Amino acid sequence: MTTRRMTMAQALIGFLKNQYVERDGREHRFFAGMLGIFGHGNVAGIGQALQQNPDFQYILVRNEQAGVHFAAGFAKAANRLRAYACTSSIGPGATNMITGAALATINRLPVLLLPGDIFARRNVAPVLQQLESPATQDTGVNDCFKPVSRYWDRIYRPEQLITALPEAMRVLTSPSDCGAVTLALPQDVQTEAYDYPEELFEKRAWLIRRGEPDRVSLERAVEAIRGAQRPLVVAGGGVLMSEAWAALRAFVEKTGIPVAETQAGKGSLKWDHPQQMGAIGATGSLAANRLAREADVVIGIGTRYSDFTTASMTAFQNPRVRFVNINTAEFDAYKVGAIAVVVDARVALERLAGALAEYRISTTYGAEAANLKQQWDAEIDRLFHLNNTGRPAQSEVIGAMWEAAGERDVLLSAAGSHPGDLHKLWRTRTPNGYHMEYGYSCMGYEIPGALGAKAADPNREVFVFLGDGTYLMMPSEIATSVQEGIKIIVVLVDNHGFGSIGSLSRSLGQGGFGTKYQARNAASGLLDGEPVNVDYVANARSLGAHAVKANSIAELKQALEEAKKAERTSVVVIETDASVSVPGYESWWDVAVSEVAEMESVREARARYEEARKRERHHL
Ligand SMILES: Cc1ncc(C[n+]2csc(CCOP(=O)(O)OP(=O)(O)O)c2C)c(N)n1
Ligand SMILES: [Mg+2]
Repeated sequence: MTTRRMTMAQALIGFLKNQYVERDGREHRFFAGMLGIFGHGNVAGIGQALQQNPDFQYILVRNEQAGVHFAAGFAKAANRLRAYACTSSIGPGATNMITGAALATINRLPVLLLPGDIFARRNVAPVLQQLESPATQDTGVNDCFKPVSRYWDRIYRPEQLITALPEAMRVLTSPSDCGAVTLALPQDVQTEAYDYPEELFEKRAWLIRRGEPDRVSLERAVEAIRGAQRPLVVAGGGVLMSEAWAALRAFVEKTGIPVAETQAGKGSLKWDHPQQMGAIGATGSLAANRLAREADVVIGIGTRYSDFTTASMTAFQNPRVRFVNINTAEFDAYKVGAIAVVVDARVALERLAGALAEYRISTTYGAEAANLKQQWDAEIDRLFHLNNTGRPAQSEVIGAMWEAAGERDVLLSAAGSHPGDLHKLWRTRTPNGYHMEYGYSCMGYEIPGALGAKAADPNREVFVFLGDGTYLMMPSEIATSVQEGIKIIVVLVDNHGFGSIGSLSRSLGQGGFGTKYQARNAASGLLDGEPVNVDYVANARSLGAHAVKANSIAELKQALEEAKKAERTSVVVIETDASVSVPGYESWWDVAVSEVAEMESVREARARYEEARKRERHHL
């Protein structure tokens, strides 16, 4: 056996550089490089190995959590065919990555996390930042990654890499089990040398399999759809990950079945396709929600059936409704008592289109869907051009952004009132043109996630839509955008606090308590004093962005045109009229209200809540 004497960290980088993925006969490198921050827990091991491997790019970020968001945004935009690794020191650097790990795992996105760990040799413990336990020497903060990782390991000996790395790759490239992979790397072991077998560094291409559906399951799915009077497709993120948009269009054009989209699946079908009914669920369109209510067969493709999609299990009210689920993950395929077709979306749609050649929805059902779509399009036009007096409404800001964005540009968002409004209103022109992180809906994802999305496809302009609250959580990565020359366009809505949670709070009878940026009021002792204003333009400029304030929709449009021409990141700040929000469309979201309370308004909200909950169904 030929071997190469290397440190564990050098061997790790040597391996990562040579991993490839293959799908549909196309092959390319899997890892684009490594993001992170050095500290005593990784500078000597991983840091030295990265320095020795300049062909494996290292990107310094400003916060480890942001590094993982960058990696997740990159993987999402690349439909999971490419990824980044993330390095951190031990202790706080490591635990900063936990939020990112949860986000990646919940969204089923591949990220390789390499937190530094305490000395395996232990004789100098406790080291700086070590969590000690009187019960065991075999626990530390990196154990916190276990529930948020799809694969977790700790490398106590350099040779353990040889068995851990193939497992890590299996999970990272799995269409069904994908998520965060954590390899905790004790700081001393990273620097230890071992005679690694040469084969470990040979090029290896991991096949992203498509597979064939089980014959019986497919037959049952076909039979169920054939008998359907009011079928509805629910397109989830799996359609995009599988790059199944053409197969979806062919299938629905052949059968006439209308399509509704989840947050992750938005953009599966072009917005102006006649069968595109728009968003489904709690943040859904009137068209999709009406069709869902009466649907008799729901074809869920690559969806997790989150509470936003099912409107907390109230979306599907037809007593005879049945589900056909197409999913690479058995876990998701079996949800809502469905006929489970455990396979890749594209393959399943091609097989279904073939088997349902004779099937077509009735003309009455088709006309009903077409009519609903027309009404919905008119509603979006109305909301885009409200001509609100005073400050513009958020829907007008979205309209202006949509008009500024080109055919292949990307809209990216994650938390606040923006995901709901965008799910309803954004008109997605091309697949992956709508990038919404709504598995974890993590404030702070937007800027680093957008850098990742832009890095995945630099030819697409990335428009970020975020609030003042989420901006304040992670503006720091604007500095990373300058460092890397990765340009994004940020539109920051300043509504002086948490508009979304404020209106949720009011709907619960709590009057928006604790959701506005106001100073402590000495008289009341509460946070209802003077407004706490932040100069977001100055803040963004200080980090290196081009930043302006837009005082009207006209100024916003002009600022967006300038931002498109600019070479560096731009931030456009706009204050909106918080009192004008996009309505809900015959849907609901279960947020439990206090059963007993002193305030009458809370008691009233509880009564409404108990009534609304009666519509929640079990789909067994
Ligand atoms: C990390 C994180 N903390 C808390 C929340 C809960 N949360 C959801 S939206 C929101 C407010 C967001 O405020 P802003 O970005 O200003 O958007 P707005 O609600 O004003 O539209 C909060 C606190 C979250 N999603 N993520
Ligand atoms: Mg806000």
